[in-house]
Amino acid sequence: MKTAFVSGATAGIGEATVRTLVASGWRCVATGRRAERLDALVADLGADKVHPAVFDVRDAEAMNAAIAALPEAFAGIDLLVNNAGLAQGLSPAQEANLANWQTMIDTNVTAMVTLTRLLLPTLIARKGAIVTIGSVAGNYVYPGGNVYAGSKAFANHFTLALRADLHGTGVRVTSIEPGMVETEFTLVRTGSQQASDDLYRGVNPMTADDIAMMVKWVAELPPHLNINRLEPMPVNQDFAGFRVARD
Ligand code: NDP
Ligand code: 8X3
Repeated sequence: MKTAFVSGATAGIGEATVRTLVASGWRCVATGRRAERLDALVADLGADKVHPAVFDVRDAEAMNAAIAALPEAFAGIDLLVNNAGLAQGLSPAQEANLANWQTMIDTNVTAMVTLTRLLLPTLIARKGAIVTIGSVAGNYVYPGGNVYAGSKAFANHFTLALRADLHGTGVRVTSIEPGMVETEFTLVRTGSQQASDDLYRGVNPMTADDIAMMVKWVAELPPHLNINRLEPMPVNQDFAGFRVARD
């Protein structure tokens, strides 16, 4: 049985990924700050299938301790799913809250590279795989995207850069860069369930299960195949973003 380490498994894409992988015969380390949600996952899927690791990804010491404390059955990580992340705010850069910017950089950039670095020796030893959930926001800009977009451009590109360093190790690396997925993402970003409902209404957005299916597909491909990047979008979203301002 193979083991996945899924960051941000208390909601959305991460939770769906744990459920999908476990249904396909994996065991998972599921991380997040909300312990009660991880406990519910364990109750649902079984303590032999899911190990809850409660920590804030911005706390490198806590991350290190959680990895060091993994029970033997969960310690050999074959797949890292770099998923924990968030956006905070949609204000234009000139009005944005600096604390929000710092939180996004700490979570989407610093924590993601720290977790990757900590698990790389195990992943190399086991010829494992890394899947990062980046975003279309890293490829196409939109108003108010600013630091979120920058952090996801980093995530997308860092993930591709890992391929070069891992050349010859057998470790597979994939950047999944989704468009709109209806999760708690927009509630977290705006603080408003109404804003979230308004954004997704009528869009027929992707679901967390859609992305989890892609993670599983990538992770279960024959070992000689590497998908470098996937950029899924809902049919009703596109990337035509040029505008002109008139004097
Ligand atoms: P959710 O808000 O539903 O889930 C986010 C997850 O990240 C939660 O489990 C949350 O856990 C975890 N997380 C956030 N901050 C921290 C932290 N400081 N420490 C530990 N865990 C943290 O959003 P999604 O499922 O949509 O987002 C998952 C990833 O997908 C993110 O990286 C996001 O940028 C990306 N993405 C999302 C898209 C979308 O449209 N929804 C599209 C493209 C990419 P907890 O709060 O319990 O700590
Ligand atoms: C989030 C996707 O399109 O809402 O990463 O910016 S989008």
